[in-house]
Amino acid sequence: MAVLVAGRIMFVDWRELRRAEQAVVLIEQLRLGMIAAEMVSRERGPANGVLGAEAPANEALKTSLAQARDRTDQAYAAFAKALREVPKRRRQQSIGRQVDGFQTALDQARRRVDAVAALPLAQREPASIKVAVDSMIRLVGLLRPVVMLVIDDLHEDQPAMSSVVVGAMLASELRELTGQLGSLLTPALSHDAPLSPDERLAIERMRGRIAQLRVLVASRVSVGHAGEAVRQAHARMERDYFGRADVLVAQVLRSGEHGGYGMSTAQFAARYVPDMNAILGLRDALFDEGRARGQAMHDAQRRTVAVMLGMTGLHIALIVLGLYLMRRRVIKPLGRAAEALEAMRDNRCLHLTAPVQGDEIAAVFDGIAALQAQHQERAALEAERDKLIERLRVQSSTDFLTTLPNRRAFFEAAQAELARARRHGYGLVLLLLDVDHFKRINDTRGHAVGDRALVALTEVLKHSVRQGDVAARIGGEEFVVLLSHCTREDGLRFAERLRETVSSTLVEVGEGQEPLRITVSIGLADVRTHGVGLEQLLSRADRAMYRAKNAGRDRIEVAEAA
Ligand code: GH3
Ligand code: MG
Ligand code: MG
Repeated sequence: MAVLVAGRIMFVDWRELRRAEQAVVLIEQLRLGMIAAEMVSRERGPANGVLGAEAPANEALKTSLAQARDRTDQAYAAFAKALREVPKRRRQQSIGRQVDGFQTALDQARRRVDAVAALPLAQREPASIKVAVDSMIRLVGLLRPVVMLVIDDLHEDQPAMSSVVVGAMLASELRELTGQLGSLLTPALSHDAPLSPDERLAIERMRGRIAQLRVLVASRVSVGHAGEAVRQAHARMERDYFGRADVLVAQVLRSGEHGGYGMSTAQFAARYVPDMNAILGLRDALFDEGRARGQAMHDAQRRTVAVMLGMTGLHIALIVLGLYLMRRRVIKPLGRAAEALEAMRDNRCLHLTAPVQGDEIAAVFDGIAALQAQHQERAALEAERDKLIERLRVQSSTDFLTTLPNRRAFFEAAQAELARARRHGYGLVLLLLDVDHFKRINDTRGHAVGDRALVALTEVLKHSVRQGDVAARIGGEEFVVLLSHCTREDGLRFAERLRETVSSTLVEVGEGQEPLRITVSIGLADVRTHGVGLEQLLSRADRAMYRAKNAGRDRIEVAEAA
């Protein structure tokens, strides 16, 4: 959007700049056009000279004519070149035609002058001289349409400027007419003859046109807010031409009524011609003013475009910077914050580097860091709690001294095994072991030695049972073994082997102390004979074990059938 708006504004300004540039070019074209017209006008001086002189004309006249033609050619070539260089499609064709027409007319007029001048003076007919002179005069008129086309373009581009330029054109025209007025007086002056009524009429007409142009030029000077230089040049023209040269013409006209002007053509020209320069001075001043305005407009427009370009660039740069900062300070950090929160949900911890700026995002990061800390703390606490629970679970089911399952754990494991045996119909044998005369061991060797004896018995038990069997300590010196997938006969054999191993094991009780020997009495019950009730199995085995005690200890008794 910003680029679009800026682009639109830039486009308008750019077009204005192009117009200002175009105006500068057009003014230059006009300048060249006016110079060309001036040169064509000036060429008439030496041309008239040749027409009035005896053939062949002297070298000085010839040279002056050749130089004048050369100046005209150069000025016109420059004008035509400038017209071609910046062609405007709309007027290009028309200008092309005008340019060709002028060139033809120029060549023709010069040929006429040369043809008449080649004749001896006496053979020259006034009519043919007039034709030659008129064809030269007509040339300036032919340039006018081209110049008007250029002025049209200028008016279209820069109406404000065309006013002064038109003033310059009018001044140029005025100079041309004053020149022609001088020419109209020349024949009468040269023969010192009174003016014919036709001549007088032509002269008065010309003076009328000059008066008209004088008013038009004055209006341009006052209307167009002309500068000081223009006003001064105008005043000079009023003083020099209308104050002196025009008065001289009036004087010549008055003396012409009676005949006898009292001055030659050359004397008249010497007084009249220099005062015409003031008109050109005004033309140039007006023209310079137009050019200065065009240039100023162009410079101002260029500054505007430069400022617009700068501001547009700055605007876009600010937007880009804003987006960049937005991305760097908001979007990216928020993305990281989201990742950190997701990681926290998955019990991972993603380290966040807090932004340097103490803004809202930094506050969000602080919050997340606090959450992470709490989360980690809670996770540590939970881990500790789980460990404790596990330890408690193990402790609550394990005997501290022997690390065998305790009574409670044995009951759980045995119930499950009995259920499986019932379901699958396999045999189980339960052995109940009691250390013989254990109290005596404690009494004679000490409690610690008693403990060592219990640990030694545990080692024997652990090594004797198979996987799936359960061995546990269910009382002070009472142990139980539940043999899985076992018949009464196999159980009896196992019990016998166990009893023998225990009684043959020497219990090392420490440096320098006599090793100890213990025996056990075992009661045996099995599920086939006594059913799958654990209490029942235990009490049967217990009774059998007491029978073994009574029978002298270090033996096995099988529980009787119910
Ligand atoms: P009997 O052959 O009839 O079984 O005689 P006994 O001495 O083994 O029988 P009694 O039940 O009278 O004694 C058991 C003793 O076991 C009593 C108690 O001090 C001791 N005792 C129980 N638990 C422990 C223990 O963890 N460590 C030690 N060192 N002694 C224990
Ligand atoms: Mg006992
Ligand atoms: Mg005992």
